[in-house]
Amino acid sequence: MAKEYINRVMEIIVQRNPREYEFHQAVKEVLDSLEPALDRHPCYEKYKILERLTEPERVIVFRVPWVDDNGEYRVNRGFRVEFNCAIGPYKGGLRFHPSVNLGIMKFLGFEQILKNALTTLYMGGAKGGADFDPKGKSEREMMIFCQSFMTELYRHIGPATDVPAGDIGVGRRELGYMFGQYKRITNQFNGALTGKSLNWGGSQLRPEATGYGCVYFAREMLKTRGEEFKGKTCVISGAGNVSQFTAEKLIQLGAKVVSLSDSNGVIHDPAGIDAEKLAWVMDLKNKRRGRIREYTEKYPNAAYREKANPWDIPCDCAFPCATQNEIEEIDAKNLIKNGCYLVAEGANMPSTPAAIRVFQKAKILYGPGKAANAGGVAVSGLEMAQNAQFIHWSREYVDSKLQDLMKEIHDNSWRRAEEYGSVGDYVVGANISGFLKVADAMIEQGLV
Ligand code: NDP
Ligand code: 2IT
Repeated sequence: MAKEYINRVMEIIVQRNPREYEFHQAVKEVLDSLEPALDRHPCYEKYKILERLTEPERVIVFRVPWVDDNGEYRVNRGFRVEFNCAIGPYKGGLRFHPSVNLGIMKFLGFEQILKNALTTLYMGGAKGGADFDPKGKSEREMMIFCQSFMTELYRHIGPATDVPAGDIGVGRRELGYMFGQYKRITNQFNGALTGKSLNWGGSQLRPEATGYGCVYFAREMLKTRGEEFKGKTCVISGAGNVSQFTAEKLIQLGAKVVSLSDSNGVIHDPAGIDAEKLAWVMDLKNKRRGRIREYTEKYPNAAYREKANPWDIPCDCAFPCATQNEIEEIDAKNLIKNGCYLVAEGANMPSTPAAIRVFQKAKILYGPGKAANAGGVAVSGLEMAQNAQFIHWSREYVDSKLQDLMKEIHDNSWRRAEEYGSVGDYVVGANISGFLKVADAMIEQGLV
């Protein structure tokens, strides 16, 4: 019964959203895992919940004009997908990357609905961004692009409406320029953006939250086997915000981090990237905006491989923290063959469906992104709470809240998987948990 409903909806989605491949992929992964829940609760079909949940409430596409340093006029495309506000104001990051298109925005917005539901806080799902490439741009170009982007976006957002934050290519610097422009146009100093600087309304630990949260989630997964991180060899992909703070927390917990990467290649440091080396990487990436290959100039005992990824490096635990579909089936098989038995996704949808099947079949500890990387948006939720009250919580307090939230997300996902007959399958547990919360809210609020 439910299978038929899922297949029917999936067919319509592919037909109505042509060429949005990442969106199809994200929806299919979720709908397939919902089968036992839909079988048990046929009312969701009656209320057409799948059809409603997969249709964004609002999609905004806009022109972003700006002038480069040569005086040339340039045009990019901006997006904001306000997907679902059943359980709170729209909430989700902004991505600046040349690959950004509507299908990618919709996959990310859809994932965000269920992720935000898992955090236990009151946030709906959204995503936005632009097909703009920050690489090689001057300080002035970054500022005027962010200002132009916000000159349209401002009218769609607000602390009780839609609250954007960072994602790939958007960090504190970009959020600063965007907040400045938002304030100038609206004459409002409020919590319409999260990930702000500490001096003007940002939360402690927001930059660290996704990476730290991912490691806290992975720590809970290890606990189910009576293990801890001390002495474990870990590989990480990416070298941006999420990768850096995943590395930092793993090092603090006594693990050995042996890789980082970017879209050009991967570095492998068999001796381990310790706190000092990581501080050097943070300076390279965040201040000098360099490339990860430069690591081997500073630390010649490490190796750099061009156009390669970390998934063939022997490890106990893997943390994909760069981008979608970065682990393919062959990579998943390599990981398992070389002894990896924990994968925690800092990135959104980094594993292809075939790779996920490899992990599930091997029964390793596999933490899907919408559970494992929910710490970032969870601390964004805490930033919203602080902004609403004009108060500021300490680093220790936010960290203890983050640890509690990640444990709760883990335990809820674990219990839900058990309840629906898939013990240890966090995909089933996370998807069903998030879905039930949002679906019930939609039914209670009527046909809107
Ligand atoms: P950053 O921009 O800080 O870093 C992104 C990193 O990923 C860079 O090293 C970048 O390399 C690499 N990367 C990006 N695109 C590609 C690509 N197409 N192929 C290979 N490598 C790529 O972004 P974040 O760290 O914030 O985000 C990383 C992931 O985490 C994304 O999937 C994001 O959606 C997810 N995420 C982020 C959250 C946050 O709070 N920031 C919260 C939850 C999830 P290069 O420099 O070569 O582009
Ligand atoms: O994918 C994500 O969860 C984010 N980029 C963070 C979103 C947020 O609103 O903090």
